[in-house]
Amino acid sequence: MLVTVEDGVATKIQGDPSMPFTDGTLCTKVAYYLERTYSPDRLLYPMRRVAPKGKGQFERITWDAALDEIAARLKALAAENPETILPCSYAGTMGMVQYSSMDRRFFHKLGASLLDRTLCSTAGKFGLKATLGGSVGMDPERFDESKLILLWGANPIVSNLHLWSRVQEAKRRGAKVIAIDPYRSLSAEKCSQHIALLPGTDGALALGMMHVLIAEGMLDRDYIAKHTVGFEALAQRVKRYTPHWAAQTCGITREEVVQLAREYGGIRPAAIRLNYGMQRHTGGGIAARTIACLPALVGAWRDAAGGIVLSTADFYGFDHAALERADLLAGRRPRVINQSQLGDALTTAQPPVRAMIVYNNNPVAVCPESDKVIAGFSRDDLFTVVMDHFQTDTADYADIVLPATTQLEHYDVHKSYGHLYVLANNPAIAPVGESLPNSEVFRRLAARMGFDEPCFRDSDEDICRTALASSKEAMRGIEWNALKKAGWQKLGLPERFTPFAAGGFPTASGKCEFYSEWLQKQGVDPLPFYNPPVEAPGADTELARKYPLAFISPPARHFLNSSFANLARFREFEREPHLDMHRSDAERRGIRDGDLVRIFNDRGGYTLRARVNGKPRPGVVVAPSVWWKKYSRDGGNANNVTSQRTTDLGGGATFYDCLVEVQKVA
Ligand SMILES: Nc1nc2c(c(=O)[nH]1)N[C@H]1C(S)=C(S)[C@@H](COP(=O)(O)OP(=O)(O)OC[C@H]3O[C@@H](n4cnc5c(=O)[nH]c(N)nc54)[C@H](O)[C@@H]3O)O[C@H]1N2
Ligand SMILES: Nc1nc2c(c(=O)[nH]1)N[C@H]1C(S)=C(S)[C@@H](COP(=O)(O)OP(=O)(O)OC[C@H]3O[C@@H](n4cnc5c(=O)[nH]c(N)nc54)[C@H](O)[C@@H]3O)O[C@H]1N2
Ligand SMILES: [Mo]
Repeated sequence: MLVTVEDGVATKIQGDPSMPFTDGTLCTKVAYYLERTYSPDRLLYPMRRVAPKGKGQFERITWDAALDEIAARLKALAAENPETILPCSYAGTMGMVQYSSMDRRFFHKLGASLLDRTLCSTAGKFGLKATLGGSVGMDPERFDESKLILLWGANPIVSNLHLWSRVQEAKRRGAKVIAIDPYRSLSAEKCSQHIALLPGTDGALALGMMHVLIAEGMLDRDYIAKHTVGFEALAQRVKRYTPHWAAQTCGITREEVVQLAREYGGIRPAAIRLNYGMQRHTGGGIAARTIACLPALVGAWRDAAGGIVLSTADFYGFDHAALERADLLAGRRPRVINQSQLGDALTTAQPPVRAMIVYNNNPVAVCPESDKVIAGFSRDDLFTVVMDHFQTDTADYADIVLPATTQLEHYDVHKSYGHLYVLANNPAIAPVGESLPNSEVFRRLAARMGFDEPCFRDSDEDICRTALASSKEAMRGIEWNALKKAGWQKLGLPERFTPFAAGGFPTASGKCEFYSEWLQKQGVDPLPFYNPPVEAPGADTELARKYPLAFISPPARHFLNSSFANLARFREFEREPHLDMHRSDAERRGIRDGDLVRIFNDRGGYTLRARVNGKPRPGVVVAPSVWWKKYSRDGGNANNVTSQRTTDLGGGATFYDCLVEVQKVA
């Protein structure tokens, strides 16, 4: 991203045309990042709450007053039990400096409760770890050469734009592109084929495909023999998962299962873009693991444009130990709080959480089961600090609000989960108002707490250097001074990267593990199996009878999770919170296009506008998200109905494993 600055003011933003992955294109949201940076709604100075929590009324205070008060509160709590303090941070920014450096050092030294950041990707991460050994896969830059592309629980036009240009190029060259998604997303609309399975049933589809591939011998026996573990056991296992069974489980036809398997077994190179949508279900971890077995069966890894990719994160090798300094815990083992169960943690944990520092995160909007999250944030005996660019739904519950810098105003260094470049983030302008980088806030707090380890005095550029000082081969030759000038640098990997053409998976066996000892040791079935959603539509359960519709709330095109959702331009793009419904589901409930409807279950509900169309498959309703509650009709959003249940692997959130009913509002 290149920013033009005139007289200290950023006047233009554009993609860096020299950057191979983006090719100079910015996504719909970041293209307007200057508007966000200079928005009249930016928080400009520290503030203290002057009205009851949730009202959002504050008065200006100085940084010194704010930091003195925070340090005094934390000191008092730490003297009693530091585990009553909780950091609460996530994906607002994910750079090494502003996401996970000075902050982590600070909380480790304090001995605060640890936060397990499970809101997005942990199910898939552990699923891939079981089969492939880590968050690794094919190079997303090669998709333009694929002949068969499966967009599996992925909507790249909306959430991964730069992959989409490569998918389009592949299509132009004659590739077949198949979307596997319960929803006719913008991407699914433009695919050659759309397989609209029931939410959470992806594992069943992959098992059915494996059944066909093995029964029909569409296998790369040489690849299997050399680079996989457990094929015989897998072949036995998948006998029971017939295409008929898979079709019934997924709510699709047997032909769809068989044809998909035959095409996957017959076309090379074959690429799978798995994305996180499909793993936000109770069985999401095992499903990701099961799908990740497919490429090895057919030898898709032999091609640079073949294989699967969910995340490329583990090709990087930042020095997280030096960044985060877990050694500052000095033998203490604080409790771990799962962010996907923040509502329960704030309302029931013992000892109670008494202070929370929120940054890069808008939990009142993005965490599941909002009513409980809000009950927690409303507690008068909870001291809450929120650092952000804007007065978010969460900031309304803060005792103290601190203004944070944006990417235009601070240093950082980034990895990616969807490409293979390291990126430098240089500040383009001075901080807006009195805002400070997260790192500087924790640096100043550390000084006030009397933390005297030298690491608390590292500058942001020191931290960037530390991040890069890694012994991992792919990171060699990536050095901060050169990186910050160039802006980006590719990892030290071959130009035509075919990571597993000759095996070499980062698993214990070095092979692709159809049979996983790692899972077995955790008491999990070591072979792929079907792990259904708990809130399955059409199931013979009381819950499914009471709440017959499956609800999913994937990213809206003009929001980035809850970021951008407060700005008029982006809200105008998205118009208003709406619920896409299939005609048959709407008719049965007397709902017409444009009606106001209430969506609800035992956890809560909210009101939005129905759009009756053919986008979701019957039995599924879809609300593009994540809206701020304060900008919605009755102060709710998708997370008023989602549950705190976690995934089979990784303790991840199950946002899309959610049954609801929908009613017309009189
Ligand atoms: N229902 C439903 N819920 C979801 C999802 C869904 O699909 N459906 N998606 C989930 C997923 S995948 C994710 S990753 C999470 C993300 O949820 P969050 O982690 O909360 O991410 P954002 O909403 O993007 O950003 C949170 C806040 O960080 C602030 N921020 C940005 N940069 C900085 C900075 O440098 N410093 C500080 N202090 N603040 C900053 C932004 O202004 C924003 O208010 O939401 C999850 N929640
Ligand atoms: N514009 C925009 N871009 C974003 C984001 C954003 O909020 N807005 N968020 C960013 C973040 S943090 C993340 S993690 C990624 C997420 O990127 P994706 O993983 O692509 O995001 P999702 O929209 O959650 O999932 C993609 C598709 O999965 C479908 N889906 C839901 N449940 C299932 C299922 O059970 N099976 C299958 N096969 N499909 C299912 C949804 O209908 C959706 O069309 O996007 C990133 N990019
Ligand atoms: Mo995410």
